[in-house]
Amino acid sequence: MSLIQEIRQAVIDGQAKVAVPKVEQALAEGMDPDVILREGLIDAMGEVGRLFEEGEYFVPEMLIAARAMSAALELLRPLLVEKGVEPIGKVAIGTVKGDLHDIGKSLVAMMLEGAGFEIVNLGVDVAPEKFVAEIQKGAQIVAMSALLTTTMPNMKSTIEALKAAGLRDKVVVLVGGAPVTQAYADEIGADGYASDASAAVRKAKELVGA
Ligand code: B12
Repeated sequence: MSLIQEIRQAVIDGQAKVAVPKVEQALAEGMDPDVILREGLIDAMGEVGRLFEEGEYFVPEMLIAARAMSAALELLRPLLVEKGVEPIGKVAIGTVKGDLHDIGKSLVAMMLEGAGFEIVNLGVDVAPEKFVAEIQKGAQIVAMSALLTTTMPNMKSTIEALKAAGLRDKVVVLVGGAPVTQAYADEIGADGYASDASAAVRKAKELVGA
């Protein structure tokens, strides 16, 4: 098994104690952090999702795999995030109310930070009022993540809350997450949608004219 496959397998197995040193080893050997991220970590979570769908994995297995991924991701963080860049704009990012999925949102936050955006990470289970409060403090972009079909409507609720607070025209709304589509983004009146973290960076830059 290649080193990248070992990393992938350690995440699938939820073995943070194996995944972390393997990522350290890969970095020491000069492997591209982006390759480790895509082929080792993100691909592993895709497999975890498949195992869950097939009834082989349950929530606890999914959770320990997510923990292993997060621990490994922390090692890549400083390498993916460029330092000393003038902020292009301020982004308030969070996973919408009722939704506890953190990984994809954090990845998007990290990549946006790396591209020069200032990030306010509101975490998970973020109520519309919390997004609104952050915009009142001066963020130009609201980035919302949803991983559940049942929580996607909370993106719309947040847009409604922005309208009610008279802030909708002052911000750019970017949405994403596995079940979200461009069609859904259009339907709820978001300004942009991106399917992954790199596309999110391109879209955010485009939306603020950077
Ligand atoms: C890990 C995981 C969990 C972990 C989360 C841990 C954590 N700290 O995040 C735990 C165990 C907590 C969990 C719980 C549940 N989960 Co879950 N989970 C997953 C799993 C396996 C992986 C998600 C993940 O991290 N993917 C890796 C990241 C990198 O990908 P991503 O999140 O899609 O993000 C990328 C893009 O979508 C995009 N993106 C994401 N956010 C944003 C935001 C913006 C602004 C933009 C532009 C882009 C963007 O960029 C990211 C990077 O490329 C998925 C399966 C899957 N294949 O998605 C199920 C999945 C999402 N879960 C599912 C379910 C059902 C649940 C539970 C309801 C299970 C239960 N019965 O309790 C609970 C819900 C809890 C809650 N209230 O949120 C279902 C959802 C089904 C549906 N259609 O709604 C899935 C699809 C599994 C399945 N196949 O059935 N889960």
